[in-house]
Amino acid sequence: ENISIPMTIWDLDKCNHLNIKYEPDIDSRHPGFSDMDYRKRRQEIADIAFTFKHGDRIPKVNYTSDEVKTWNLIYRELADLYPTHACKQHIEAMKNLEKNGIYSPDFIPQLEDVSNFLKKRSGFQLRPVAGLLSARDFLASLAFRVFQCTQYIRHSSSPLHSPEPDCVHELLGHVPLLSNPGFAEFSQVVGISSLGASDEDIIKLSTLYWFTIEFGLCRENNALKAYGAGLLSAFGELKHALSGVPQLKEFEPYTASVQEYQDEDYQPLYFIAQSFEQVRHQIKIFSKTIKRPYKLRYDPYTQSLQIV
Ligand code: H2B
Ligand code: FE
Repeated sequence: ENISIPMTIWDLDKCNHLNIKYEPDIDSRHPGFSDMDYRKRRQEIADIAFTFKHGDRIPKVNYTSDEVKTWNLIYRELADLYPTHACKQHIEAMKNLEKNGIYSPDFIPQLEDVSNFLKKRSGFQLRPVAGLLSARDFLASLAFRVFQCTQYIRHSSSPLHSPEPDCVHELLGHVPLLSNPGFAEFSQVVGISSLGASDEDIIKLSTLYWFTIEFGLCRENNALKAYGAGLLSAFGELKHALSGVPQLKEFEPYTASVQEYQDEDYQPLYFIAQSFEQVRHQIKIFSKTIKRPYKLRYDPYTQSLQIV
């Protein structure tokens, strides 16, 4: 296999392969499938991502009052649950985002503002993406502390569920923890271990990603809290995950990386981590078992990789 990998942060302009199976133009079960205005709006916002080059300012989107209404509804529902259901790092980060005027229930944050906030906090930055990105390209971006972020919002007829990632999922689920330096480092470790990996190992890494960064639970004192973005951005599943109904297992990367899952309904099984630090450590050890044609070192000064 000859896999070409991004060697600098500018190469991410080529890491934009989408998985379009859940898009409103393709999936007849998508809540926006028969809404031509919604599909046109999605196209407009997708064009920003298709023309974006690393280093550009992320263009602003002028969100309609309908779109803001959807955001407001979800934001308020989730804010009620966070004190009892979210890990303390997420709560802390949300407070900082609000205190700095980046987040509010009353407007959809602009990606450029969020990206600048993240850069200061953890060195992460955003780039706009038009939809669900391939696992390989998505993970590769994390290696450079870049999070590929959708800019459209879900259809207003279905505020509590979206078949695809949208800005609610990314901004309320992923971004807060990406501002946490320990979590940022953990995300980059996952990203670097994906570079040059075989297709089989990419599947393992994205499964690990699924059970940690997307749907992870962690212990906090004697309680269980959510740190996974798929939970922190979904009112119904957040309650379900901590309801005592689903099966819970202690997180262990060799088990989690081959655990089967589906992305259509609530998860029947979640993994519990001791802490982010513990997960980061476990994934570092796991990543050493991934076969790579060469050893790579990330140079933060040039935001590029060197073969060592
Ligand atoms: N694409 C986008 N736009 N957002 C995500 O959160 C996302 C993605 N997650 N592609 C990825 C896939 C993840 O589920 C893993 C790595 O497969
Ligand atoms: Fe996600």
